[in-house]
Amino acid sequence: MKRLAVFTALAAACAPMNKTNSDDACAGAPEGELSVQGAWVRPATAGQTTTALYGVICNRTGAPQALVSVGADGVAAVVELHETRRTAEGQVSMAQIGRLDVPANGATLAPGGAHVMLIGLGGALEEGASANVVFNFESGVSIPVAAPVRAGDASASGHQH
Ligand SMILES: [Cu+2]
Repeated sequence: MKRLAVFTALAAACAPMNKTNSDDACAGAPEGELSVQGAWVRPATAGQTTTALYGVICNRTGAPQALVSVGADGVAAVVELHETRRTAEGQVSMAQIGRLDVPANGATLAPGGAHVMLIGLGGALEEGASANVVFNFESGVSIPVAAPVRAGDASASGHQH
């Protein structure tokens, strides 16, 4: 039994290395359903036309899901799902994607990765405000989210909006 105890301790110590951000963000996610945790919007000044929305999609449905669109009436005229691409030379660009797969362990929208692009902003988005958006999934489920506006961690990504 002693060997087993040591092995178990090692396995526990190694587990965090396999964790993703979505594991932490989804710790308290409701069972049996999709949910959006920790959504936030990068601030935009009055003249700025675009910004980005991030967050973690938690999937406790037991089946693969997909985000197919995001509604942002009153916030942005156009909303696109984007992914960030890097060339071998380190050039960063973003490209529109038709859907974002949400596997059983969830999906993360974060600076430097997949994100929701808000285009044609209706006005400034200042820190402390919030943006009302709706995440629409392939299954027909729609989840309204009031995403707070806050500055991101600039060091987390070289990709700024
Ligand atoms: Cu983008």
